[in-house]
Amino acid sequence: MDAHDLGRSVKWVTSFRTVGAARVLRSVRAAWWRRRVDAAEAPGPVAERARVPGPALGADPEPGGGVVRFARSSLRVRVAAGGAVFCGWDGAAPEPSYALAGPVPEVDERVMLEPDTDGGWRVVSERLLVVVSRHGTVEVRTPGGVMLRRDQPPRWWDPVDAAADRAGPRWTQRSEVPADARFFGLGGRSAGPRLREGAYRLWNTDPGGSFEPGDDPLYLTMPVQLVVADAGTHLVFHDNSWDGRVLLWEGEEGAGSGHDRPGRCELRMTGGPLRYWVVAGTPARVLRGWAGLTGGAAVPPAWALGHHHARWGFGSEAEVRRVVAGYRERGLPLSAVHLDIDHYRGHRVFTVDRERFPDLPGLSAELRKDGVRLVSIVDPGVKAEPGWEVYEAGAAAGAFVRDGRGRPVRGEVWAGTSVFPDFTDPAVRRWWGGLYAERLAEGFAGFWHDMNEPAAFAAFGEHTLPRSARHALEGRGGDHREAHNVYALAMARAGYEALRELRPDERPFLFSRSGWAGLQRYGGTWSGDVTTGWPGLRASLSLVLGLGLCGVPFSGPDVGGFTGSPSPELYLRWFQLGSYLPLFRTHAAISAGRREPWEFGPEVLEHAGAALRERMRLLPYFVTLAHRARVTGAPYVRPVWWRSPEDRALRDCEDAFLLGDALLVAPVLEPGADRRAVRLPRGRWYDTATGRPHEGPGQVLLDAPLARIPVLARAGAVLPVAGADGGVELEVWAPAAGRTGGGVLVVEDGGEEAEVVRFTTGWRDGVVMVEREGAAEVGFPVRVRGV
Ligand code: NBV
Repeated sequence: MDAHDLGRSVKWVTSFRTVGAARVLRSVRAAWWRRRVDAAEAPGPVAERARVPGPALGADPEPGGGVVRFARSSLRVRVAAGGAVFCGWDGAAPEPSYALAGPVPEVDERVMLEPDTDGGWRVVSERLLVVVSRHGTVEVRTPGGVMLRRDQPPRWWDPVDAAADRAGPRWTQRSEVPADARFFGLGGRSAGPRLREGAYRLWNTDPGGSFEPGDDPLYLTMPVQLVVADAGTHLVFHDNSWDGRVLLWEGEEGAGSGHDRPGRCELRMTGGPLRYWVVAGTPARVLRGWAGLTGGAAVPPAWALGHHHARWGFGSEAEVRRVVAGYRERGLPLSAVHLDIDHYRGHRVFTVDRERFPDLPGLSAELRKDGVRLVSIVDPGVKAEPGWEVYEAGAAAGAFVRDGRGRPVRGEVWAGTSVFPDFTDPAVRRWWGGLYAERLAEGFAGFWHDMNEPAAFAAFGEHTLPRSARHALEGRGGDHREAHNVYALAMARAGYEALRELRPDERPFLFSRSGWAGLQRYGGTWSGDVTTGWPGLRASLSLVLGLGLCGVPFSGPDVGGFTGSPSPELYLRWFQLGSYLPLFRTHAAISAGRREPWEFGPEVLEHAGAALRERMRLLPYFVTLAHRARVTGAPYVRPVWWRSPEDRALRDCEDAFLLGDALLVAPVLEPGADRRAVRLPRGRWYDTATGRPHEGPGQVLLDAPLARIPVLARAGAVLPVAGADGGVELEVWAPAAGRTGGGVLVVEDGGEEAEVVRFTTGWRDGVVMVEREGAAEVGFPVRVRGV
């Protein structure tokens, strides 16, 4: 156990205060057991031999690219029709893959490997040039030849006795990127969004207790890197779910001396295939290409884009009613209330404590009249309790993860000693999915997957299943080293597919603490247990931005933080930020202070009420962004460099974001501020509070009184908002003189279908004009602002 593990264990054990000494003892026992199981399966020290590809011997061109044969490996390069490039070493193919959405994309038939100078090979495609040197360096360049990424020949460590360990070789790959490049992504990282020099682990982890900026890894990691440089933006995805580390070094420019130090990245994987995809272009094209590979993001039902209120420890139906009434009486909009594990009977998943929650279907119907839905937490651990139907059914179906000797793997979680469904088995997914019928019958409309890293209490060592635990892995078979990172992804699939079947005419609402590349197909995520404090507020934004750039656009923090009691000012600033993020949810731990907006005094109540009302006014815009995210891959929340990645100052700006194309939101992330500096992308931006125009690029100082955070609208934008009568209105921000603009509105019909309406804006005879594409009439009331 290293110092980091020790720190985590201390955090875990101290966080047990809420659950008592018996659990501490059981977690010690669990940790010992876990260690024994792994020791019994461990192959012992494995002798290894290092290997590099060696010189190229020849190549076999094929449509889309081909295979380069090296003395001690081979490399397949394949350009897909949409422009994504696949590289697979040692015979690795794109499938099987947990990340890819459907069949592997067709190859671009027009291109093939061809000899390059110096004995290397190259593939020239419309969007990219891929050059493979005779020693196995792979360079991805723009069609004009500018280097985006250079991957050095990989290095493997092969076990001498291949039968000794089924991991296959460990491997490392070093890459270089342009000196001016910035790194983003790798899933949800508290220290981002710009990932500075450091090591980032690829192993989904519950940090225990709560986390702060710098705690790494967290719940949702993925080997997806987005690199932004003057030469262009590219995304690299290493399709490998094993434990690994990414080491990053930002480059440095030699101030015209010609001695630039390139940015560097090193990926060290403990096993699994060496295969990766590269998608390059503008940020929008890259994310579109990524969605093409891994699937469009599930569109949440419109109600899920409103405000959610959660708490671990609501205690009873009466308390839920009290909270909902508190919102109603103060005229505060509320869309959903979340019930945490305390509404279960003794923390058992898919049960209800009837003493404290005697009539959930009745409560749900009652709340529904006020437009409030119930959302249920779902934990994967099933209490190992003979006689209890969920456990018995799972055991009979052989649904639980087993150890090497065929015994179900046990772990300590909330309900006590529990077993864990193997979601990597399609039959288990179907069985588990069927259990959501009970939740629907209880009146729940949405689902919140927790503890699915998977987390299990342990007094020392790792807080998850033993590495040697066996998994089906879709019939291929394997162990937890490969299944760990895709466990929550497969759980989300189980829930999502079941909900589609159980309730075909409602879009499922599901969000999950852990996940992997492709999670967006089934739902979103949230920050997890972010520590209450100003650094936690900053980390919440970093997580949402980073995840969006990895293709998971729907997420948000625990507003107010998970732990303790925020000051009124911190709570309000968190609330204001949260109101512009896709998942807008107040939540806190059982031992933490209250999070209702009226608990922080009349001033906070007034301003939080304003933020809530503005959120509801923006609902048509959020619905539009959700639909566009599915089709285009563009996250709702985007870094400010989204449309101007060449603006280096913007690349380094981490304290503001774009909400869609129309708005720029500049949250207050520090105490005591009443104004803040805001860096603007090029073009004209209006302060929406004052209507004052500001010209970008550049920095402006804007008022940020407690009442609001600065929000700017792009000149020419068409912002769909809810009018006073509830219908959609268009808020049009005047284009700059002689300029045009536009916007999109997605109109839902409640089901799967949605109509995309496009508008253009411009000036005619001194008047701002709005036109609807393909129609003579705009069809919506228009309010012009900024004139
Ligand atoms: O279910 C209780 C909590 C939940 O409130 C929180 O949102 C999750 O992230 N859950 C973690 C388990 C306990 C954590 C200490």
